[in-house]
This record gives sequence, C-alpha cells and structure tokens, in this order.
Amino acid sequence: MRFLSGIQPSGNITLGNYIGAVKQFVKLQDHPDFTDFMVFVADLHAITVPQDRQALKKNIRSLVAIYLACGLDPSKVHIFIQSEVSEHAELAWVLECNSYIGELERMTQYKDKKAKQTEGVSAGLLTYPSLMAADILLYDADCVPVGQDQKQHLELTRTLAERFNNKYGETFVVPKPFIAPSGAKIMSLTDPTKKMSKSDPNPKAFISLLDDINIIRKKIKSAVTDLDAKVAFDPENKPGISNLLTILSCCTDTKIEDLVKKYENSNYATFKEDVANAVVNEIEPIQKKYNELINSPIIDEVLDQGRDYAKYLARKKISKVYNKVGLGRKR
Ligand code: AQP
Repeated sequence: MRFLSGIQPSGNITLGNYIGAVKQFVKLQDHPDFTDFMVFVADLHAITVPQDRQALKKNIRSLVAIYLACGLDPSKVHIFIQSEVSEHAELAWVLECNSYIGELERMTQYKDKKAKQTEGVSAGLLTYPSLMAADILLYDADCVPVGQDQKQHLELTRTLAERFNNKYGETFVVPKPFIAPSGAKIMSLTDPTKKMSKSDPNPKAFISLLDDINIIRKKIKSAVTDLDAKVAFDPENKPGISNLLTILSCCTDTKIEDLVKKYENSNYATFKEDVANAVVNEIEPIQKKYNELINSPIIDEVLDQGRDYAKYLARKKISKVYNKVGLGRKR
C-alpha cells in the first residue's frame, strides 16, 4: 500500500499539525502494510492565499527540517516539495476540467477561507480540492490520512477518480480515508471552538513547534478555559479544558478518562502546569534536532532523492492521463 500526505508551508507548523499529522506519520512509517511512504511540502496549496515570498521560502525548508526532526526517516520515507514535481499542476488542470463549480463551491474549507479573505478571493482557493485530488491520484495512493476537516476533500477526490475512470477507462486507484482515532483535532488556545491553525493572525491562538519554550508555557497558562474550575472532558460545554485534556493525552500517550480521574481534585493552574510540561517535553527534543538540521546539506540530499522518486512515478501517470484524454500527439 502507498501512503501519501502533505502539509502546507503557510506558517510555522503548529502543535495541531504535529499531533494531527506528523506524529501519526512517524508512527505509521514502520507499519508493515505500507510498502511505500511519501510525504511532501504542499507549497502550491499555500499560494491559494497571499504569501510573502521570503517567508514562504523559509517555511518550505523549515517544514522539511521539522519532518526530519520529528522522526521521519528518509530511508523509509520519500520527502519532496510539491512544486518541484510539475506533474501535480498538470494533473490538477485535467481534474479541474472534470470538476463542477457547484461541487467545489460546496466545500466547507473554501467557504471558511473565502469568508476570512479581506482582499480578492483567488480562483485557486476554489480549485484547491482538484489540486489535492491530483496530489493523491498522481501516485495511486491507497492511504491518505486526513483530519475531519479534510474529509470532504478526500470524498471529492474519490468522486473525481471514479468520474475519470468511468469516462476514460480505469486510470486511478480510488483512495481510502484514514482518520486517526484520537487527538485528530486540536483547537485554538484563544477560541477553543475553532481549529488551531498556523496562519491564525493571533499568535497566542497556536503553539508553533519553533516557539521559545517560555512562550509555549505562557501560551498554555493563558489558554481560554471556563469559570467552572473542574477538569472534565466535555467538548461542547468545556471546549478549552477538553482541548487541553486532548493535548495532554496525545503528548503523554495516556487515555483521557485516566487523566480526568487524575485531575478530578486539581485546580486549573496545576492542570495547566502539567499540560505545559508535557508539551515542552514533547517539543524540546524536536527543537534540538531541528537546530542541528536546518543549515545542514542533509535537507537538500533528502529533497533531491524525494523529488527524483516522485517525478518518476508522476511522469508515468501523467503520460497515461494525457493519452486517455487525447492530449498531445497521436499515440
Ligand atoms: N488543529 C489541528 N489539529 C489536528 N490536525 C490538524 N491539521 C491541521 N490543523 C490541525 C492537520 O495537519 C495537516 C496539514 O495541514 P495543512 O497545513 O495542509 O492544512 P490545514 O489543515 O489548513 O492546516 P492549518 O495549520 O490550519 O494551516 P492554514 O492556517 O494555512 O490553513 C492535515 O493533515 C491537517 O488535518
């Protein structure tokens, strides 16, 4: 089975991206079901909203160093940059021509991001799911791990694959979603009803894996909770405390119900102190490795290998697609 996933370099990767995605990849890279494991930097997706050129370049390299620092092993995982494999954009165009505007406009993430845009909304924001479908279908990925928020896009990918296969003959593998059982969604620290996002304009809303350790402690101590003063798991009525319980559970590999028992007589200050310690214990070693890697030639070696491997698979698939659609010279 081929595993494939990517993260946008749209900011510094957050504790949410780490718990919901990278930590899962690191666990799964040793899973015997996966004969092929591909993780990329989704830079083409990042430009669907405005990006600063220098910041984008920095974030791309930084994300690769983070992947490695978190434990992705380049002898098991092909790591590459999406824009270095031009077939992603080529297949995205073909899939866009087989996507309906109505189905793209129905996507919740498009509606949310559109509402947040203060200036013109790019056509790329609307067609983002067709590019995501191209990322997956280009490699016949069987397994694509997604958080709840990306589930709708994966369903559209399945629809597009089936539509293309029906119209032009068997071409793509229809991918299955893979949703991590717990800790899949980490919420904002300032508004725990909203997802923690790396592009949140308020830096107090998220923990970046590259935040100074003291800042991380401060952000957790000032995380929005409630006046109830009882540590309990109730995402609807106590979203802030429930989010901190989820974070603690994921950072310590402890069940939420065991944590609720442990803290039933604790005040919020003690509980938050323990959450902060657990997050720091998880992030500090990653930062140490990151600092060793960020200026080392290893990053380019890993990316060259990843690009060559991805390009080899992608070229074969795009030639097949162009031929089926009738593009280019007669074959
Ligand atoms: N808060 C989260 N909790 C758990 N998982 C999360 N992911 C994102 N946020 C959380 C997972 O991280 C992976 C990569 O996400 P992405 O960068 O491709 O897109 P995103 O979901 O839009 O992430 P952000 O941080 O919210 O980025 P911006 O601010 O640029 O939109 C995915 O597997 C996602 O589920």
